[in-house]
Amino acid sequence: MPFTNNRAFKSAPRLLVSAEGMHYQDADGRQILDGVSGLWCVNAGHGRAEIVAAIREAAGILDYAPGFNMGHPLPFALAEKLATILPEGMDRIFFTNSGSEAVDTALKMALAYHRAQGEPERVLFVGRQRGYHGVGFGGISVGGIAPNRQAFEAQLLPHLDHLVHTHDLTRNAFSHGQPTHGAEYADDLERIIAQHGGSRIAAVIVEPVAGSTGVLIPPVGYLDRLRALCDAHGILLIFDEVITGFGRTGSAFGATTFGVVPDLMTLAKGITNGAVPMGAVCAARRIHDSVVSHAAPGIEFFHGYTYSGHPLAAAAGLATLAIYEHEGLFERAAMMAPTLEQAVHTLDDSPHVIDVRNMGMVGAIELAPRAGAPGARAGEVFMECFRRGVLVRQTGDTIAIAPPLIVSAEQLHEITGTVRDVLAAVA
Ligand code: PXG
Ligand code: PLP
Repeated sequence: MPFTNNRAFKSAPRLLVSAEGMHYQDADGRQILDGVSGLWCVNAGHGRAEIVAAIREAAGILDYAPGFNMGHPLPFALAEKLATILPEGMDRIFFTNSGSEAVDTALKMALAYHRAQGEPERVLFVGRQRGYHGVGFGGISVGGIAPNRQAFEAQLLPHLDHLVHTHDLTRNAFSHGQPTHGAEYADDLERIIAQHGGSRIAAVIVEPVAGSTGVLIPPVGYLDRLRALCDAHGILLIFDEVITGFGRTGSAFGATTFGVVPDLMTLAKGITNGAVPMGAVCAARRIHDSVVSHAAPGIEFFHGYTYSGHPLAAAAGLATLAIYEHEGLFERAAMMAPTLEQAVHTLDDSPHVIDVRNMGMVGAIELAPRAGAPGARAGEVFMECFRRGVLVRQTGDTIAIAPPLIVSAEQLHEITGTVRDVLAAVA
């Protein structure tokens, strides 16, 4: 099973059998309030009839069409729709089946672009400590989560470096929204440029808000500074928006919330509301045009997946974007963000809590680790919340809360109230 303690799971399985709106139902018939949108993907809530109908309809019309030198209408329609909410000019879109595939695709696009531009020596990728970019060899190479790399360290990509992360509790603990201190962490890119040479660096990849590693919100000015440094040295900036995309930060994308436009953007999860696997890479038009116009006759970009732009995924994506638009869910996320902020910060003085942070519709509660057992306390909080009917996410000693954007104020308080009761009870 994926990222699972297989032995523990098989001795005490937790099975979810159905879902509707804000709730899962488990195999024992219990209702569980979804505090983390499944795995950060069900942004419009569960069981949306329009998405189900779109998938059904698409499956009855065209089960599958090859994507290599062939096409079908749905992914083109989805790309056009997506382009209307993406930052201006980021309208060349390549579909994958997951965030991991999107990340590997974006890294390849960066290399292809520099070759097209006559700079084939730009090959080094810069990730960031604590970054999560999926589990492909590209993604774990630029990623910065130690256990995801350690067993595979001997075979990672050869040309890599990592920025320092931005998590700084000495100055920023209990921040509301973006932390004040730490724009200068972006200057770590200057160290890397000095070491390797700016003209050898292909791309910098970061999550606008690091999700998986525990919700690390960018300090005010940090992303702008990264953007400026990349521009000064001809380095592409990739935003991995697999979690931050589709309303999570209070607007369509992290790029729009923070007002910093990358060159390439990776998406997944919320693109289909989690209903069918799908990912995407969005590229600035000039990147696409350079690769295509400089290529020899024939295939311009030697890359693709059997299921790129699959009919069911594209249909689900179109129905999902229609819901986001018609229900104004990104605006709703911005409107509900202060309620989430207030709710999570009621935990500021709970036992074990060393930080609470929030941005848009995501919040995190960081606990002091138990001596000699990192993650154990938060792991128990996760399990006990689940037992009490609330699903949250545990990562290390952090509890993350990222409910569907349809969540009510009452449900937000139910989530944080349950966490508070559990924190009072846990050792
Ligand atoms: N990039 C980012 C920023 C992600 O958050 C991926 C890439 C990979 O996507 P796929 O679809 O290949 O899983 C992700 C995925 C967690 C958790 O525990 C986070 C993710 C996946 C599963 C669990 O927070 N993020
Ligand atoms: N392995 C083999 C033997 C294949 O033929 C293919 C695709 O044709 C793949 C792996 C890659 O599969 P996918 O295109 O679904 O990523």
